[in-house]
Amino acid sequence: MFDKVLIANRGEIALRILRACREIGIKTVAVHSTADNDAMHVRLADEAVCIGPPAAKDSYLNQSAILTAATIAHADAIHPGYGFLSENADFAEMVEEHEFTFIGPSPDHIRLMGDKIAAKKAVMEAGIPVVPGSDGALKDAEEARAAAADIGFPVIIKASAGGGGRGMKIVHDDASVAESFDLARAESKAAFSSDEVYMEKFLEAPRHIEVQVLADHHGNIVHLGERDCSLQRRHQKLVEEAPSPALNQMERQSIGDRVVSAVKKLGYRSVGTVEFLYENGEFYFIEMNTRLQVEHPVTEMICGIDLVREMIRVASGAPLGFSQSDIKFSGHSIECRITAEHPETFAPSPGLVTDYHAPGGLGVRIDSGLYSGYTIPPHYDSMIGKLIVHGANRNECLMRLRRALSEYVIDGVDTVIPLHRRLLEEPNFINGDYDIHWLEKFVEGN
Ligand code: MV4
Repeated sequence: MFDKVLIANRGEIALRILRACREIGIKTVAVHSTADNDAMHVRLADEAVCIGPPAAKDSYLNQSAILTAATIAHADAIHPGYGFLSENADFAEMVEEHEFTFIGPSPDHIRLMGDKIAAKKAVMEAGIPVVPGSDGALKDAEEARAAAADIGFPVIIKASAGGGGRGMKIVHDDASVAESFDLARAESKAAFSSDEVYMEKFLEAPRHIEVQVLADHHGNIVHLGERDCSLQRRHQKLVEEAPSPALNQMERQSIGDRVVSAVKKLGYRSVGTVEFLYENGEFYFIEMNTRLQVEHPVTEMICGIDLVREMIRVASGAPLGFSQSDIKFSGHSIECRITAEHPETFAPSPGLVTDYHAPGGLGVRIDSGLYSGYTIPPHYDSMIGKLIVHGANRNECLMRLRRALSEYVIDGVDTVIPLHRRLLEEPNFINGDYDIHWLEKFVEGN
């Protein structure tokens, strides 16, 4: 096992990783920008190294500064968290070249899944159902028109180097294909320096359901069930839950088994998430995420497994201590992302937190580095914490969430807590009856 881990991240996830390390006796090194001198993870870490000015490109994305910090602190391994360098294959490679362990998948798997066309082909060949679409990249507008005619409208054009919703174009008729194709290409070229695009049938009202996997270096692999992440606005998730209210036990087991078999064939290691669109009882693969995700706690709550601890353990070469049949799913869990944003306009609201009181009690978990007197810096993502509840069933979760949200006090900045409170009174949300577009309509209707 590692003696010392460097945490190459900030905010709640840096704290989450620190907690996992401390429980199993691993020393921690925090790295931080000058904007994060007073951050909770910096205070709690065994050592802290300032790696640069506030701008992420000069600090949390500064690969050589992070490697230098790891060297001088004698860290054994680097945990990237999510965002920042977590899905940067070149960074993962560089970490290993410097003889640190990258706590995550192999650089090759990160690279494969970062290329959305190659990823789709690989998982399809491994037995996962995908969205019907073009056979790989589209060469020109004519080929795009032919593919669209073949697939049937509406279609969606996606950037192979994209993901997470960036660089997508929905096309409804033949007359618009050429223009959308050119636009998608140009946008992709500008954003990702790659003009490779592909086409899929556009699914109009699916749910976003993702399957969590965990694999060690000895061929052991398990799935930890699914999460429903359909409640999003502008590709920013707001609420996630496990299990999905849309699936029955048979569907759950069947998609879990297929994912395990495919990911095993690919030789994948570490935690990973296979994302699907789910419509009319069918699963369609869209992407695989090769990182620990923001919403991992809902899975932990229903499985009773510390995913971050397991991620660290398997990275050190330790075998998984359990098999699929040992995993018992228990109850329900819902996560509310808390961002410092106006609850109606979503305008970012950084600044001084004048008063802070977090909810507690049975089945309530807060993952956040916030405290009274903390100043939320304006330079980073607006997520300041997560409220996660666990209950015997979905209804108990809803009751617990209402109660917890009523206790939550964050003064001095705007937060989306009032939006979460309103959401919990909505019949569609209460009944689990929502798709990936529902939240945007709900927010707009107010
Ligand atoms: C789609 C789709 C409909 N049909 N692909 C958006 C994020 C990226 N991971 C893929 N996305 C979508 N791909 C096909 N063939 C609709 C979306 C989509 C979406 C997916 C998941 C969660 C929220 C979404 C919001 C808008 C569009």
